[in-house]
Amino acid sequence: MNRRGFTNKISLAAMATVLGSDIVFAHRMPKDYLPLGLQDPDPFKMFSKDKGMVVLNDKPWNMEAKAHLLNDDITPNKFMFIRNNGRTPEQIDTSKWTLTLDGESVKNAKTYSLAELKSKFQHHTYQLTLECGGNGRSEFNPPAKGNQWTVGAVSCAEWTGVRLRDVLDDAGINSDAVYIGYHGADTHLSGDPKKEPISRGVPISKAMQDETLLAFAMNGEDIPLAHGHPLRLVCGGWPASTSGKWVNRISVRNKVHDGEKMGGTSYRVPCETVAPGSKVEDSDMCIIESMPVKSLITYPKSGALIKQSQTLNINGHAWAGELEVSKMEYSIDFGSTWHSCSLKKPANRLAWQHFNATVSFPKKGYYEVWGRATDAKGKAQPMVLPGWNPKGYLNNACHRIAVKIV
Ligand SMILES: Nc1nc2c(c(=O)[nH]1)N[C@H]1C(S)=C(S)[C@@H](COP(=O)(O)O)O[C@H]1N2
Ligand SMILES: [Mo]
Repeated sequence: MNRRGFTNKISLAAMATVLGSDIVFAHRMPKDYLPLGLQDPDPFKMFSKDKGMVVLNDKPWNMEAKAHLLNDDITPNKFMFIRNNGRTPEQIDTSKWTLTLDGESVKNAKTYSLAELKSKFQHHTYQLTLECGGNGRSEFNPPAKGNQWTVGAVSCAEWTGVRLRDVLDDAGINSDAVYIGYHGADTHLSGDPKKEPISRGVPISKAMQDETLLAFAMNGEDIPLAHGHPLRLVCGGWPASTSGKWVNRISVRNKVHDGEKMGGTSYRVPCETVAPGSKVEDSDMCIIESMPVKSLITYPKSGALIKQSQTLNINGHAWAGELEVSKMEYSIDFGSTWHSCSLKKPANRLAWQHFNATVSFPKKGYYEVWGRATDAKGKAQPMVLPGWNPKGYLNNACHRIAVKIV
C-alpha cells in the first residue's frame, strides 16, 4: 500500500474504522498526515480477522485459516481466508454502485443500481463452499509458484443475494451465449488503470444455476470489504477464483471468456495426467471447473494431547464441488484400515457437509488421524498428492492430524 496514496484517499471515517476509535483531534491533523497507528497496517484489525490466521502475502493481501479455526458449521468472517490478486478498492459508495450487463451475447445491455437489484429481484440465501484452486499448493514437488496455501483456503459462509439467472433473463441473452465473465473494482498492483488483476467467469450452464448468486450479504450482514463489498458473484463448488469480488460488470460472451487469468497456466491443469515437471502444450490445458472431493478435520487441533481417555470425538467438513459427499471415513493406522464417520446432508446443494466420529485408541501413544471423503460418483480423496500440474492446483489429498494419547 502506497502511504501517500493511502492518506490522500482514505477518509477520516475509514481511518477510525481501522484504528478502532475516532481520532479526537482529527481537525488539527496536518493534511496528508498518516497517523502512526496506520503506518504498519495490522491486517488482523483491518480485516477483522482472528490472530490465528496466517498472512501469506501483504501485496496483495493473502491470508489463510488453520484447520482447527474452521470448526464452525458456517464460516464467520474472522476465519475466512482472503485471496486478493490486486488492490482492494477504496472509498466504496454503495449508493452509487452499479452493475452493468454487457457482452456480445446480451440482448439489451443494462445497468442496474444496487438498490434496483435488491428491489427488482427475489432474494435467496445459500451456504456455499468456496475453495481457492491453489489450496494445498505448498505440498507440490517440484514446488509450484504462488501463495503457499496449506489447507486453509476454503470457507463455507451463508450468502444472500439475487440469482444471476434472474438478472440475465431480465436483460435477455442470445442463444449463442456460452460464458459469462466478471469485472471487479479492484485495481492492478502495477497501478496501471488499463490492467485488471483478474477477470474470470463460468459457462452459461453454471451461471444459470439456482445457487449462482449476485450476493450483497454474507452471514446476514453486509459483505466485508475484503470479501467483495458491496456486490459479489458467488459460484459455489467451483474454484473460488470464479466468484468475482467487488463486481460491477458481467459480460455475456459468445466464446469462452478471455479475461485476465483465464488462459495459460492460470486456473488450468493438464487435461490428462502428466509426469511432474513436464512441459504441457497450451492446447492440452483444461480450465478447472467443479472442485474435487475433499475434507478437513477441524477438531481436535493437530498436536493435541488427549488425557486419560482412550476415546476422542473428531469432527470436520467434507465437500465435493458440484457433487454431494456420500461417505466419510477415518483411519488411525496410516490408511491401512478405515472406519466410517457419521455424515450429515448438506444444508443445501454446494454447501459443505459436517461429519463426526468417536475414535477409540488401543493404547497410549502417538497417532495420526486421517480423513477420507468419497463423492456421490464413488471417487475418494487420494492418500497422497494427486496429479502434478504447473501451478499446483487441486491438491485434495487426505487431511491428517497428529494426536498423543497420554
Ligand atoms: N475482483 C476480484 N475477485 C476475486 C479475486 C480478486 O483478486 N479480485 N480473487 C479470486 C480468488 S483467486 C479467490 S480464491 C477468491 C477468494 O475469495 P475470498 O478472499 O473472499 O476468500 O476470490 C476470487 N475473486
Ligand atoms: Mo484462488
